[in-house]
Amino acid sequence: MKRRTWHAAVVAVGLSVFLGSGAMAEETIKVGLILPMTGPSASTGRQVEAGARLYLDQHGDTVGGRKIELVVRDDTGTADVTKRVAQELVVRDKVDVLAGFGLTPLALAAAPIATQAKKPMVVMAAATSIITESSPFIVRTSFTLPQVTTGIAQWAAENGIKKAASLVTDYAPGIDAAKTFKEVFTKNGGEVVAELAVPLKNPDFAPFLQRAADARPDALFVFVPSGFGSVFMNQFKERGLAQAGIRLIATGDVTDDDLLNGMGDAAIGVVSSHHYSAAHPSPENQAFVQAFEAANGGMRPNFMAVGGYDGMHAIKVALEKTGGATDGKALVEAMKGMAWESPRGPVAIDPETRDIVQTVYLRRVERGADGKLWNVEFASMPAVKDPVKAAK
Ligand code: VNL
Repeated sequence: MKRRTWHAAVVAVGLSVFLGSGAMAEETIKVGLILPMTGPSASTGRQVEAGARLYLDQHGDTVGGRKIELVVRDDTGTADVTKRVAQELVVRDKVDVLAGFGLTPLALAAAPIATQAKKPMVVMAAATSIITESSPFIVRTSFTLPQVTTGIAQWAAENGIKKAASLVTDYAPGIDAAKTFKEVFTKNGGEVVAELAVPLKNPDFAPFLQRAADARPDALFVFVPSGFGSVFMNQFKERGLAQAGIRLIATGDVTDDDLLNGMGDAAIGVVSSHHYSAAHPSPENQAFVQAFEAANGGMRPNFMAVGGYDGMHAIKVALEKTGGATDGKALVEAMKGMAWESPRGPVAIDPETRDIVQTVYLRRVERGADGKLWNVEFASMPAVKDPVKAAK
């Protein structure tokens, strides 16, 4: 008799553990975070993941009693892998949201899967204009290259630069940047005297810098993706372009906060335009930078970290709006028109394009009183939309 009671109790406990874990799994809201965690763009994966995790640490990881779980997968920066991982996350892990996407080819590879599976796809890093048009389920919390290039092109034309050369990484966002720079700089009276595109893989900037110097411009406009700024800056320094009187102007991807301190004095005076600087003087940003550095061994957040942080904000607030319902269409609808104060400044999701609308800043690299290099903002353009889609 005693024995039977004991046996029944064990079965009962076993059953409740089983049912309990089943109910828990059902209640968890899963966000599949696909990022380059290894390979040449690993810094982007590290920054985006840290930004997303910090958001949940600070704002809580539950919605309506359900826990938000991040399922992080490394796509190594390879589009085939991104596609396979996105499929696995949808089919096997049953994620409710796809997020991350470090580079344009990776985002484009995953877009058809988001469309088919009807899952929201939050692009936190990749920045070619066309990305949001590749699926109605995409919402972007990073930026677009045309959005941030317009400012520096205008500034250059208005600040005594008459002839410029452009040097970009030879893939979609670089082509967006070069095209926008030429359009805006030319419209404002400037002349582009050389257009150079450097391969994405193992870039050797030296021969391109030589051609830029030979064209004798007043300035060189540059875009390289996050993580490549130091390699570029070293070669720019070695080739002596600054001594030849050629100013360096750029998008903020070049004077990346993640790498800026390692660039040394060669970076001082570089003017760039971008949507985020770790030096942005708002209380929200000061708190963000401090918390991010504390949680990540002193690593300074860059614009990728803010893309991850704001992407998690969009996901969590959308879930709150739907009352925890994870229907893909409902979540995307909930993100449209959403507006909030980001560490970068005020932002909103354009309900028409699902792209982020944000302030773009002009910044100059300076050495601060703390001895460190910072992108110091000196002018701002509020509520900038992606100009390519705004013109359509
Ligand atoms: C992209 C654009 C990637 C800007 C970046 O860093 C960047 C892209 C990895 O769309 O591939 O800074």
